[in-house]
Amino acid sequence: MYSVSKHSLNDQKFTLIEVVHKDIKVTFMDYGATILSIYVPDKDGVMETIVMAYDKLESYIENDMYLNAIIGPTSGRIQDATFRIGSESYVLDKNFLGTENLHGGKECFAFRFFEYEIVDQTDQTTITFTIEKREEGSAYPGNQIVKIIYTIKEGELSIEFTGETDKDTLMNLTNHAYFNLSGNMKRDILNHRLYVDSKYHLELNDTLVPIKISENINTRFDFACLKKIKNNFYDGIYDLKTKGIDEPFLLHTENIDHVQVIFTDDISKRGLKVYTTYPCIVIYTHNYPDTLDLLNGVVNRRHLGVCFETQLEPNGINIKNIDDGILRKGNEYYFKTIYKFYVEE
Ligand code: G6D
Repeated sequence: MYSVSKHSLNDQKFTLIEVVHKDIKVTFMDYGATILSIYVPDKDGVMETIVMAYDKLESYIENDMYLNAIIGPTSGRIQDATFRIGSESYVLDKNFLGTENLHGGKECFAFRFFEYEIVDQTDQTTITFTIEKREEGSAYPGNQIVKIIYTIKEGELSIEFTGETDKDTLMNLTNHAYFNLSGNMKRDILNHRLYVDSKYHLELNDTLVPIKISENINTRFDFACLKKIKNNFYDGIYDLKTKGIDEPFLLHTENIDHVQVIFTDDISKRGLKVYTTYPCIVIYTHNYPDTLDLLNGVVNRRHLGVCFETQLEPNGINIKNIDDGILRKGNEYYFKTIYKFYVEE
């Protein structure tokens, strides 16, 4: 079941789509193909949203945090905002520290309207958001058509990332949802428990660009057993440039049936499992809050949410022995991620 509503802001029309299936209610917006809320029950059946949310719709226009939006043409940072394909060199928008490209810079899909199509069935609803990226006026080569397919069913939200191009180009799509299982952002996520099936991460340089593979064991990235996130937050972590965790975690299997991440909250008893065919998940513990108001007057602060941004290895094209992330002309870009919500017994 779904409903559509239109909202005018600064002479622009925004479309909101609310989908309900038994114990899950998700609201999307066509701008950025953004997730505005995901309501699921806690141990007492109380329905609350488990993603961070701005108070005002217009905050999603600025959206310095890329809150819950689709990221593309590329995700993460690209070193020197530069990449080469064959003999051609491309220079992107240097929107981070004036030297790096972050999340596609001014071309980021978080700041663009998508077309949408809804298919509503008894036990699931699918929304296909479509966007075209033209070569004209773009720093990326080629013309692309990108489709983001959200499927909502009982206890589950899946995202299919698809794309095609008429010229070899760089593509790395993700969703930048900030999860917080306490419900309506009642508490921060440091006491949430986290398990990540990953033995390696990409180490970041001084400008937070991924540069090389590094081991997780006995570091702040070691979540090989389910533990409170704060257990890996040692004294001195805030002296780091990242102010928390902001690294790409490398996955050892791209099997959609394999649980890659388990995320739980002891108080609400809500749980989230993440599955993906992507080789990597950037885990970001919301270390750089912006100043925009959040829903219900909640004060925006560090670690009020955590992102599980499934994607190709960011900056892979500039790192030896890592997949370059090039989408070749005629090849289909296709990856799937599933977020499964549940209440612990
Ligand atoms: C910060 O370094 C982080 C990014 O990883 C994140 O995507 C962004 O904030 C929202 O720049």
